[in-house]
Amino acid sequence: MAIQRTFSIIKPDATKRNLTGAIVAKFEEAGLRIVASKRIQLTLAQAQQFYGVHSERPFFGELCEFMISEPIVVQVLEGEDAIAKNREVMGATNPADAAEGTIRKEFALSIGENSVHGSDAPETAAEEIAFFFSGLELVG
Ligand code: DAT
Ligand code: MG
Repeated sequence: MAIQRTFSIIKPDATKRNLTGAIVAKFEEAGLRIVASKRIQLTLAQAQQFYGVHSERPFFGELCEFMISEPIVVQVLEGEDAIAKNREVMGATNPADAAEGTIRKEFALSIGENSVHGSDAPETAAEEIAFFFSGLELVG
């Protein structure tokens, strides 16, 4: 597998509980390098656009309200097989199903307040990186 980039969000439940550093440590321990990072607060319109793929799901409103409830940290992670590696470090969507040692197992509060987002495929990674970062902000 080649070196890839993936997009990550440290979500409001985690920034609120001062877990940004603990989560970044998990990425770095897994061999993922932070090549871009910023703390922002989403507008409702931005949250709705970012999660547009879920707009028909029953939890969409709750998800978007949660994502704008506190600042988030958006990052680009780089490394060997970064998309799959990040999903592995994150753990399952529902923390009750997440493996020991994963971010969601250790930190997530619920299936909704689950501490991190990570891209699920090369196409979504490219789209999500471009949604939040300009080329100038990516410093490999
Ligand atoms: P993931 O974040 O693991 O890629 P997803 O893309 O299926 O999971 O869903 C996006 C987010 O939506 C997820 O991180 C939390 C929220 N979500 C998913 N399923 C949910 C549910 N059944 N109830 C509440 N929120 C949910
Ligand atoms: Mg997803």
